[in-house]
Amino acid sequence: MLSMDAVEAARSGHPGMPMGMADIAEVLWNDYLRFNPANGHWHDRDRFVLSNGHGSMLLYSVAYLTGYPVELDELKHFRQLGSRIAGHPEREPDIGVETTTGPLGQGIANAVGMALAEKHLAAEFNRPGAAIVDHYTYVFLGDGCMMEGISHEACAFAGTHKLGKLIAFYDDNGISIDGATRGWFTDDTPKRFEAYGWHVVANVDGHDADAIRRALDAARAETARPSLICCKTVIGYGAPNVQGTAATHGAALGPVEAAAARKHLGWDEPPFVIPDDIKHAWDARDRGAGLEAEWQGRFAAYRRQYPELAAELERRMRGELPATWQAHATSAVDGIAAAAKVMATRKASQSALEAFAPQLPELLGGSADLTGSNNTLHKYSKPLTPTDAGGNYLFYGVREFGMAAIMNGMAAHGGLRPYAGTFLVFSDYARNALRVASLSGLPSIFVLTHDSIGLGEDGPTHQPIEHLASLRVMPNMHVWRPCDTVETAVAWRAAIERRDGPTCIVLTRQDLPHVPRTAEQVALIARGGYIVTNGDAAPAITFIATGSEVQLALGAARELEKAGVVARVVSMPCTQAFDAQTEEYRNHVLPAGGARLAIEAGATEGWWRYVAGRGTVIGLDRYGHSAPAKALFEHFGFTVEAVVAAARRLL
Ligand SMILES: Cc1ncc(C[n+]2csc(CCOP(=O)(O)OP(=O)(O)O)c2C)c(N)n1
Ligand SMILES: [Mg+2]
Repeated sequence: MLSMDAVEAARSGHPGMPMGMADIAEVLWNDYLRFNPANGHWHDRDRFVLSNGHGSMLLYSVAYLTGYPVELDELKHFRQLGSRIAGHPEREPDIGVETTTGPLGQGIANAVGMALAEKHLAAEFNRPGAAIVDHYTYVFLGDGCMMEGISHEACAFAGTHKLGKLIAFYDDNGISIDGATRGWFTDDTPKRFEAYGWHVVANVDGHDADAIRRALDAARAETARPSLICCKTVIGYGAPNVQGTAATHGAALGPVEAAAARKHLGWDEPPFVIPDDIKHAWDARDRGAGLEAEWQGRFAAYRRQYPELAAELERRMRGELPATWQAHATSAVDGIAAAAKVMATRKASQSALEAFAPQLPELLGGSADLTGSNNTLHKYSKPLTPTDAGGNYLFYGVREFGMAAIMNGMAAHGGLRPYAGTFLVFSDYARNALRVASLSGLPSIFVLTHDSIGLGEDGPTHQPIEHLASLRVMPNMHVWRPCDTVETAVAWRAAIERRDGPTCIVLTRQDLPHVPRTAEQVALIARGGYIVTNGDAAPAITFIATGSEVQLALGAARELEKAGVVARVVSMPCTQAFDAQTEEYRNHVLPAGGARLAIEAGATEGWWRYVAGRGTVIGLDRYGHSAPAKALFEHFGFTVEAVVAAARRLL
């Protein structure tokens, strides 16, 4: 009723799913879910993910009824400017919203990440008789989530990893937006999930509380496999003239049908009025406080017995770095600078991980079947397997989108800092999960190697062109494209220190020389853009370059210098970090005088802003070729000679 009324008030939204799944929600929240409405951040709460996020109003209604800090007035402003209760859920644990959903299929993948995080942290922190990490992850998902490919990726992975505490409710209502799904969705879903290795409870009447309870008991009794409870439901249940049809999916019922639904369901109250006895029966504040207090008591005993472990778990759940981190990170970067090694940045990334990982047990790595290419596995990595959840490295298989959304789920769970790799060109496969990480402020770290035509012979299908530009335009995404071992280490440090959003670390396959720097310059890398050479003199031209092209800029500057032309080289590994600097700093790095030439082996889009009408961009606005890297760079004009020639044209 509340959901229907809120959609009516907003005159927009999705009444069908909340009305169809309300009976399931009632059983889950009142009889099973362990949570404390007064503390949405309690570590050991059960997680709930609404993968079919268009049904958001059901989640908000339940949050209000159970006693989370959501006022009735807020329900009346569903979907309005400034309201916390948005059209689709946006991560807000304070009111029981664990993760951002709405893009169908990602929620179930987030839930897989949460259940994996729980299993991993339990293996790491629980001790005999002290199960201080011990919670379920529950999910609601609909036909849309089931049709999305990502549900295949994530659910297959959940089956492999035997996530016995993951319990999903499938809203099997046979309806999606275009009507009855039998015209486009005829999978045998129970068989599909059995094939993944799930425990399936088929044919549950989603409007029968006892049947739902029995299914849930069976799901919880099954500890070695994730469970799917297939619930037959009626979309828009209770709206007598439209229930069971797509008409209820995504539009307010209208006053006439809403009144008919009240009558049909025997509900006499006016909109937004919940009788005291019903509100009281839903109120979970006392029960929740009791549940958390019981856990706090057990955690206090754990702390007495294992003080270091308890402190470590608390630090990690707070998302804080160890007290020794800053000093350690600085000396690690200094050590890498002193070693002055020539290597591919993908390899430098592995070295950086090896320098940082011993300090950070929360780092949980992985790759979408490109471990040897991404160099994401390092000497402290230990596989996290179905039978040993204590490892810190996941072989995700060829599942880029699933991987990224699972990482987001782990990041949202807390206690872990997920990083994982694929080729930059395949970031497109994962793209919407990168977007959700950015939107939700989740600090997942995406390692994207083979960053340009420099990967060579695999050819244009594997050579990213538009990817850097397209990732950079994603609000709240930080993209680092380092030029040597030192910038790579600084990029990792920045990614690790970021708490409010994701980072892409974009790396070469091919070796890159070391760039000599002063200690002051090393410290400036974190600013995202800094002067490498000719900072003092007023330059006739300023080169702005990233990654492998910094060497071209340095080579061209040396050539021009021979002819008495002062050319400044600015390395710009992270435009977002640079843009966040003071105007004074930015104007110091990119001075008002002289021409500008930006160089990057990728789409020119984005660089014109830094060239600011005072020069040009050397880039690549077309697809590459299959050939050795050196031949490609020459063919497309990424040579010192070509850069010098372009500079001369500007001078
Ligand atoms: C990735 C993605 N594609 C499309 C949509 C738009 N959309 C929202 S709900 C929906 C249909 C979902 O059907 P189902 O899950 O069966 O929901 P029901 O109508 O049963 O509530 C679609 C296509 C979306 N939210 N996410
Ligand atoms: Mg449906």
